[in-house]
Amino acid sequence: MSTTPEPLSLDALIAIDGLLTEEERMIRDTVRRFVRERYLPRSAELFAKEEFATDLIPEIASMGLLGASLTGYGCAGMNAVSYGLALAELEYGDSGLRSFASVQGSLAMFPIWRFGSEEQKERFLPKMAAGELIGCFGLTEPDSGSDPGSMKTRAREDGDSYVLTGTKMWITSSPIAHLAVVWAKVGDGDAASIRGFIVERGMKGFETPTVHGKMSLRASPTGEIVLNEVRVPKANMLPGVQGLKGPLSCLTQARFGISWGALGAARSCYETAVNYTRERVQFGKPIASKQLVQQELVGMAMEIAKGQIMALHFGRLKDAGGITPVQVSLCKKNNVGVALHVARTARGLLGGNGILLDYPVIRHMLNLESVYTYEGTNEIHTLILGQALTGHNAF
Ligand code: TGC
Ligand code: FAD
Repeated sequence: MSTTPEPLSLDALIAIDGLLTEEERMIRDTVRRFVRERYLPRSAELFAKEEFATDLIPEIASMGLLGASLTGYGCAGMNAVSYGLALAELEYGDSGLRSFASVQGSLAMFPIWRFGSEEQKERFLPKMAAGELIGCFGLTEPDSGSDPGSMKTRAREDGDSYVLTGTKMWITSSPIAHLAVVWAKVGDGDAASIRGFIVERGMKGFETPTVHGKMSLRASPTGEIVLNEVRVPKANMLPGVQGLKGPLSCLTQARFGISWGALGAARSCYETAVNYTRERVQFGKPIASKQLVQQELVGMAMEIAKGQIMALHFGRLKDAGGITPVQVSLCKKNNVGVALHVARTARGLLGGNGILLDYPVIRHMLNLESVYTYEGTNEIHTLILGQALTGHNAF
């Protein structure tokens, strides 16, 4: 009696373990176990009910995943590759789970760590690393998305405070956040300069209404930040940066993480498609034995493998201190594009079952539509690369 051999895993195909240190493998395997045991059993229900698993925050923090690549102040100080591996495992669970860690670490903690005063760092970072304080990042506005330099939010100096007025839109974690790093213009006209402010829940005029009815990232709380004459002490302004390079350097950190994370969602879709097609029988045989199906699976595996190797290369470069924002754009654009294509292909291979939440594929596919748009749309990264490669600005 012949038995079909077990399929070769993607990790084995890429032979990635041999390229990782023992510590990197340990971090990956710890997060992998957590996601499989603690998140996956609830993933479809959380998505269906538009709920974020706030009860898991202490465990996520105890693995060192909040501000993972920052040093000091209770942060884990992981290298870039470990951080990427961890985010890929979180996104194997759900892009919303990875989004939570990305925003907390790269977008809320990083600006305080990089541009904050010593007092701000000591006051906020240890509690944020422990998951006791949740942060969010307010850059996008209803009329200012890809072009954040056109923001309307203003900060007016008044005695020992700034008074903030404006609306931020599409803000991950804002409904559950204890604080928001908000970017606002100080001054008028050509003299206006973008500054970062730590706005704390409880400050009068600060509200974070939830955006309901999303068909993507449903397991991630998304909201607005409404700033109605919010008086923020000068001590809460980030002293170390002014101009768009402040928020953009945070985005470089987060985009790097996403370029790893998206491959986790892709891997989940690929593995589901392999398992499904090995079981599903049509025309008397498992559909995995059909050449057209194998062609799709091979195409998916090839693209994931190439994306993984690219992420690892740029991770090593980042650890060596040499990665540029353009290289991060290359990796984010490529790997999110790969993940979305893999998810859509897997959806097709599952036939009608591909649209059910019983399988993770449609959930990942819908989530990845947001990942394709946030942190710089696919087109914005094309334009960043186009400008670097030609010298011409086509924005
Ligand atoms: P531009 O004139 O090119 O640059 C202004 C200043 O910024 C510097 N810079 C950067 N610095 C650090 N990192 C980067 N990636 C940087 N890119 C540019 C630049 O050198 C310059 O510095 P200086 O000293 O000369 O003043 O600015 P621009 O207005 O032409 O805009 C460039 C553009 C379009 C690429 C940029 O605005 C952009 O990236 N737009 C996309 C906006 C975006 O990505 N928004 C994301 C919002 S946050 C989010 O989506 C979170 S989702 C999180 C989740 O749930 O996971
Ligand atoms: P637009 O900028 O209006 O773009 C619309 C279309 O026009 C896109 O296809 C775009 O590529 C294209 N386009 C724009 N300019 C050009 C051009 N020059 N040439 C060619 N095409 C162009 N923001 C935050 O600040 N914090 C967050 O935590 C956050 N979380 C998010 C969570 C979710 C679920 C989503 C969906 C978004 C989130 N965002 C967040 C906002 C996100 O960063 C923006 O949606 C994104 O930057 C695009 O802005 P926009 O939606 O206004 O689209």
